[in-house]
Amino acid sequence: MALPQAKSTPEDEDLLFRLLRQLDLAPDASQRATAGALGISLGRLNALLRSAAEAGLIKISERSGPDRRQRFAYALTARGAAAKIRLTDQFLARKFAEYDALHAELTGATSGLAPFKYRTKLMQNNLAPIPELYVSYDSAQKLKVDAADLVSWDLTPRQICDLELLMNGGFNPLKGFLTEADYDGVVENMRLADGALWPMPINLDVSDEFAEKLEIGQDIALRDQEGVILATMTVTDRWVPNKAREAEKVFGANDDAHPAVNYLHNHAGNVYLGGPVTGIQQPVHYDFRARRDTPNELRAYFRKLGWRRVVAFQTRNPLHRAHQELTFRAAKEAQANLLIHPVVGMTKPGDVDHFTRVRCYEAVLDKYPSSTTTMSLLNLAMRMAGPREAVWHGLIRKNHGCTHFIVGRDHAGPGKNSQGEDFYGPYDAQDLFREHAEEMGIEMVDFKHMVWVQERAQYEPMDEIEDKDNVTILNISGTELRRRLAEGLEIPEWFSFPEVVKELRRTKPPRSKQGFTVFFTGFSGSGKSTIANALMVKLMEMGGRPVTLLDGDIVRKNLSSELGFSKEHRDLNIRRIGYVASEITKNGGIAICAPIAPYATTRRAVREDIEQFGAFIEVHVATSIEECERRDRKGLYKLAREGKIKEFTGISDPYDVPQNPELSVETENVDVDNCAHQVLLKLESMGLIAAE
Ligand code: PPS
Repeated sequence: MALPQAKSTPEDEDLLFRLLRQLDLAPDASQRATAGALGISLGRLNALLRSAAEAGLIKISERSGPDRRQRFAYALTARGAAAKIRLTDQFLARKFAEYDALHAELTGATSGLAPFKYRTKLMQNNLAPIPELYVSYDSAQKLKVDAADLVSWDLTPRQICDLELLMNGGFNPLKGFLTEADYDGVVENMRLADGALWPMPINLDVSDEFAEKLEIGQDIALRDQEGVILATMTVTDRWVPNKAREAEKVFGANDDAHPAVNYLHNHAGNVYLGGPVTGIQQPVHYDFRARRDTPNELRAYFRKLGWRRVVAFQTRNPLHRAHQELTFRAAKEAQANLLIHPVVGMTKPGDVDHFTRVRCYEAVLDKYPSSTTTMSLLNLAMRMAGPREAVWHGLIRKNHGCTHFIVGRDHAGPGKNSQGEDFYGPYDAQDLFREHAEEMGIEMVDFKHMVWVQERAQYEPMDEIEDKDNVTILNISGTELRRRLAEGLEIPEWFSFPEVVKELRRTKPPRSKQGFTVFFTGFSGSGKSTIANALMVKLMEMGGRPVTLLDGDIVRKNLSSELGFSKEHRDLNIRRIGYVASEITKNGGIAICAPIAPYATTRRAVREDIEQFGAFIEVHVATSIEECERRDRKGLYKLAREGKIKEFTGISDPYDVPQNPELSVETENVDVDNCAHQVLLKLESMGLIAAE
């Protein structure tokens, strides 16, 4: 037997401890007696004695005597005596810890006998505390004062989510934002520079201007959006990433239809900073505080309840009966307790907001047998990266003390690409997870496709139904559910819980009662304002919702009077319009916007802002530039041709023609009333206006 090395097991160490103790107590005992005392064979004892001698722990001397088996005498060396003391300590600590764990299981409280460091060292892997990046409370107070003088970076909402999980150990083993070498490894082969598995780049992306003023080695303060210092970071790396490569390798395609690729190209800064983070305080959350847990808080909770096996369920959607059934089955299958672990950081644009979802989850939680299941909220910013995201989610759940993780069909799927095809195969995520599960140290539980069997009035896994031809199988897809909610149609009891449906209807009234934005775009003089005015009057005639017109000229007078027509100023102008329209939409009103809005990326950003709250209807007023110039109602085209107005859209400045507008209207040979009517018909077909 080899001597305890760095990787020796507690059993190896125990045996060595008992051997040293035995030799110390009874140096003259025969080998047979010693082996008997230790409960091992003579052969094993000999091997053990040999390696202990090689390690310098015991000294062997020959002695004469009749019994051949007593030919050698064994005595502890000084090193052996020291090892014995160390091992005694360890042995006792282990026994204390075992006692303590038993005590905790029986009474719900620790005995206080075992020193903390031994307890954690000997605890089950998923239950022992994991490292965090926070400094102590006292150091944090001091650091906060010192950090006030540092150059500071105002974190984006996504960076705040990332930082929270870095600091609390959710992203263990990361110690900060990725360095360039780590980033390259992660992008290329899902590994950090030291070889550890990590599938997702976690970068501090910043603007060129901010990056330029930094020096390598400098400490910076990281602040939340109210200016509170959450952490400091030592900048060890600064580089300009190849975003196209990142998109291809991490998300599978350099296609802006993928939300994370869109984020990468259109929101993330141009420069990445890397370096270790020192945590000062957690980001503040005012909502559902009691439901938010750090990895160590969850581990402590599992320890307290004696939950040794825990299966986590990741979700960004409301839970219905099928989810309840499948998660409960997964827990039974894994013989584990269940953690509902929904993401409340950033999910896919257009998802149900997390406030509503959490109220829904709380209602579903009551449906599980008591004390089998708990729920905790995870402030993660999802990337919708399918297979890589599944592995990432698994590592995060392992850090949160879970032993099993449910991976479904199309896990964290981003939807369709710009060709209308899926980005990933439906089971790619399961395959990649399975490939790495052992190394990750968390087991996968496959998601079962649960369907309602009407005759038996129960949910069953589709692939386990043997009499498929003789029973009625019912299912409602996510799209169908959204349609029913949007149109105010019935949602059957077999599909969801009444409390959940009520909650969803409360926040998502039928479309005909929701706010929305009609966004006209087109050249100057194309007829946007005229049609927008006509539409406004028609909608006001119908009544029911307040209508606001944000016409290009009016906005420029009241909101954007200081802006010109450079790309930067035009973008700012449109983002302001988008912001106001999103507020109107959120509060149930109708916003009609009519700027030129020449840039597709800006229009898309506005769409994303608004679609969180209601429908966005892009209407391209497709009057040709020749016709606009011929009409030249304001005489601006003449001035633009003479060079008296610079950067004039269509003449000396670009216009990106909308590729997929909800509606495109021709104004040549069609009167204004008819154009406005076309928009009304479109709104009606989308269910946005309906007879009372
Ligand atoms: S943008 O690009 O969306 O920010 O423009 P917008 O706010 O809609 O403002 C367009 C109106 O400003 C007048 N104008 C110009 N338009 C285009 N290019 C240049 N350089 C320019 N200078 C002044 C013009 O009257 C536009 O009004 P509309 O209502 O579109 O005709």
